[in-house]
Amino acid sequence: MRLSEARLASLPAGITQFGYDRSAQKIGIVHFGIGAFHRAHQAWYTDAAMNAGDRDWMIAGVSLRSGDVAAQMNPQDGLFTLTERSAGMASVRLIGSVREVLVAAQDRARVIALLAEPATQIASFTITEKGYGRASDGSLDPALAGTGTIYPLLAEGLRRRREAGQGGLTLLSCDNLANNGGQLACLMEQYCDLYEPGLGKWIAAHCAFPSTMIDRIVPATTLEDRAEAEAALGARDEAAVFTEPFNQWVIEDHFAGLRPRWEAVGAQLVTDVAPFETAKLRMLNGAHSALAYLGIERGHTFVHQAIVDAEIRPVVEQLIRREAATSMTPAPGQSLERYADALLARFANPAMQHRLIQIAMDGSQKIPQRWLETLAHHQQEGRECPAIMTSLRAWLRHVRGDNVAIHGPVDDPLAGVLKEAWDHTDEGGIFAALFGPDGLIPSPWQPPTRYA
Ligand code: CS2
Repeated sequence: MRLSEARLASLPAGITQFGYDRSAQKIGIVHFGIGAFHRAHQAWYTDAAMNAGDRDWMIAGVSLRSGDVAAQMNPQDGLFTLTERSAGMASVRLIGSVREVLVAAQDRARVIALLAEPATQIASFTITEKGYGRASDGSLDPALAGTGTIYPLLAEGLRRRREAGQGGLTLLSCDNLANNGGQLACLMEQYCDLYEPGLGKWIAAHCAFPSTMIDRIVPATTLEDRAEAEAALGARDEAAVFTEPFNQWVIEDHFAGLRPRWEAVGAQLVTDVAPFETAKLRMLNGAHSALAYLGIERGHTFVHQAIVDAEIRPVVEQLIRREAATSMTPAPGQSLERYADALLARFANPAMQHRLIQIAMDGSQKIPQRWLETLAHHQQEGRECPAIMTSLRAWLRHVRGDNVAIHGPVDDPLAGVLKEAWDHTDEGGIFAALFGPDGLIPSPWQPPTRYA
């Protein structure tokens, strides 16, 4: 028996349910990339906002790549459960904020119609770093921005809004990129310059691209997790997500139109996201990537195992406290020391089965904002970052293929190029080949000649 509207009345009493009338709510948000992360983060906040009295913020999710999530969620009327796990405890909440899931390849017309609907105020994104179709210098790569990406859908939806004389949209990037809103604004403008001349000007005048910092650790859901959800619910929930109790969302308060009162349910609306975003990318994500590559080499599967390994923990602590935290100026009231303590505790949560290989994916898209900017900052001051260098070497071995026998092929859009770089050089030359002045990954950090 599947979770659905019809089953709500018979769910066990321990499951917290929303109190708003879903069927009376309009869709206000079109979200691209409706994976577990979105369901455990923005969908959770939006459900909480409607529960606190906000109206008309239902989400239409869009999958850009596969129909898997649509097959999980549509038969359940978009409903799913979110389980927060910490040692020995689990609390389950039913989330009602997702109305439907569309698959871009087959539901193109409906996606565009929804973007053009007057009730739609926000298009949001968790499409991962590589979903933005950036060339290695950060500009739009036209070869990566065609059918199957957000750009043609957004351009068509926004063009219709302009033609109908409607307001613009807020385009809300929730991905782990530095200045994610600013980057999306530039990329969208470049897309319009190429394919929709004139639209870019309208977008600049009518749309907004706030930057955001989003933080919640969401391991991929496993078969065992789904079985646990079924036992708790008495119904099958194919879209169940499992996460930590912690969550944080810092949003630049710059919207084109209406927005949910996310601040009433814990989000922070601020004028400048940068200090929060930088801390999160360099400290949390930087440490995560270090744990992934160092941990995989030492035979670990999960983050909570790697963080208690006596060989790895000092490197990660040094990376967080002495390299990342000292590379930035905190916002007033922001304690990087407390953040570091909290991170180490979160990583050690044994109830989170967070796979290192999930984090190791797409390293070429992640390390610039996680490690290279920190390295560049300290380089300018004449300082070294031994912990990041140890981690960077582990990543280089990973993309060389050293972990393939156990973990399968390297999962990275640049996997082929990186392998080829290794085929033409050795340990001595790989830093210059990747990060030098003509390197494959343009880097604010220049590898010292002793690495060349
Ligand atoms: C992780 C992130 O997979 C990864 O690369 O570092 O997904 C991380 O779990 C989230 O950013 C936490 O908010």
